[in-house]
Amino acid sequence: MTESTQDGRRPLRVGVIGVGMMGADHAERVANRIANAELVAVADPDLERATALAAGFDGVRIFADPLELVADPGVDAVVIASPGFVHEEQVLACLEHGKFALCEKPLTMDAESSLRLVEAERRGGRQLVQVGFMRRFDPEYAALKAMLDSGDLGRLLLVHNVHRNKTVPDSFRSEMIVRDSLVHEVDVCRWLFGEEIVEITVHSPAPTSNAAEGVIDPQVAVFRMAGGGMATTEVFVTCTIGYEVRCEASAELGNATVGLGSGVFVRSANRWGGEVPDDFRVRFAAAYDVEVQSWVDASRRGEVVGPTTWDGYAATVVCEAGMESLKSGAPMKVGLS
Ligand code: ISE
Repeated sequence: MTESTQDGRRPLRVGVIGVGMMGADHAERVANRIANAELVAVADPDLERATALAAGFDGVRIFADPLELVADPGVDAVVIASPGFVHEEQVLACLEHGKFALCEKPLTMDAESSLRLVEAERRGGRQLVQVGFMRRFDPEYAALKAMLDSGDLGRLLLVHNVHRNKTVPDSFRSEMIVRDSLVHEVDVCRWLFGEEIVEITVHSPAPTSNAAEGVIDPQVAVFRMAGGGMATTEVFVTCTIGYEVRCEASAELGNATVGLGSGVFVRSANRWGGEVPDDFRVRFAAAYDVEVQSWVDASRRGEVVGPTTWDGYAATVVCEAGMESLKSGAPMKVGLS
């Protein structure tokens, strides 16, 4: 955000790879709202898009090749917001150049390549990568986690998630609902329970007429946790009303819910209610701010504090099994290496 930092040290010089919806949001965040960081470069194969974005800020360099951005000595750390199928080479480049990376989910498209990243990072002997599971940084989700960890509600037994998008691009296929959307709840459940998912079933209810031809939407996923707990998730990405993400945790001594959207409550024109945000950039704006600030602070200290490549790998394994279950309707066992 600024060239003067709270501790007198140089700000973290951040490059952003991919300036589509999420990357543009992160670039603006780093440039305007994150302390001790500076947006210095963006990379995107669509140079027009990159140029238009960079024009909004001072002194931001533009790269067509993301690997050149990573290698550039003027870039200290990298936000990877490109599509998942190019994450592997971009994360590997960050590891090779010893640069901290915040990589948007999914870590990669399949378990094998995610595991290659876990191993490459281990071989380098230094943790450098945080995966963008931003729900962990959402103030409500963080409070829920703290409450469960305090033991006040007793042992966690069940989690019920709702994940609804107003709409998605037509290119969004059934498998992407698992890999790009459900993946968040995969991480939430591993994190809240503090356990691995050992079995996943993805059910296919009758699809909405708003779904693109052949797309199974909504889907209902059921996870079995290693300790015997269970979780359900409704993922519905063309629900038309707006963006809604909720999580209810049911424990031995009570339950707790986040995401009820109880912002400003209005009574007007014979109606009562509040607003449903349009998309995740609005719903999770605070979570993204906290996530990126925490990543910047940790990178400047030389640490990684958020979800790791292992978390990214574990989520990819579960989603891969979920995509199989979606095809067959049968439960799939999940095994981590
Ligand atoms: C998108 O890629 C995200 O990560 C959003 O958080 C999620 O809600 C949405 O379903 C995905 O398409």
